[in-house]
Amino acid sequence: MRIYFAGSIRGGRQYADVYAEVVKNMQLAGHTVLSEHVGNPELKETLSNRKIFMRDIEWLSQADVVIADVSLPSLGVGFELAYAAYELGIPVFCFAQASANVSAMITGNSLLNLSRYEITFDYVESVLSLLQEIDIPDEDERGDNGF
Ligand code: 6K6
Repeated sequence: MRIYFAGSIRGGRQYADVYAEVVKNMQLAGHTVLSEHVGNPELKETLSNRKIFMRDIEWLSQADVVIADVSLPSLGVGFELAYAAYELGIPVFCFAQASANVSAMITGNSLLNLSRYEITFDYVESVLSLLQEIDIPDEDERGDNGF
């Protein structure tokens, strides 16, 4: 499956190691993680903002599913979730640490499928089992989402 993994960059890199663990395990399970750089703790700014935006939008449009870590408030992640769910009609699954104070615009939105995790091991297990279970809609069935 082609996965877009979204996680905070300028919103804070405190959980970059957690993102890296999730990305690594999705890859080990045979999935393609288009945005694997999000899990790179050494990530450096090399592209212009415009190029980052255009590339990430292109990858989102190629993705079968979006997995997002919403433990930190990130404007970029929030935008990607809305774009994927409402513009592209891609299934979106959000994960947040148990104690994270997540925006009501995420927690109150049933289309974004928020789950909580206490430890990284459980997070990885949840992501892998959900990827085994989900049924990806055909492209012509996308884009018909309500709130
Ligand atoms: C490196 C270090 C800091 O910034 C960079 C390069 N920037 C980005 N590279 C790749 N993807 C990015 C970058 N900035 C934002 N994104 C996308 O937005 C990612 O796909 C993340 O899911 C999301 C993070 O948004 P912010 O608002 O936390 O940066």
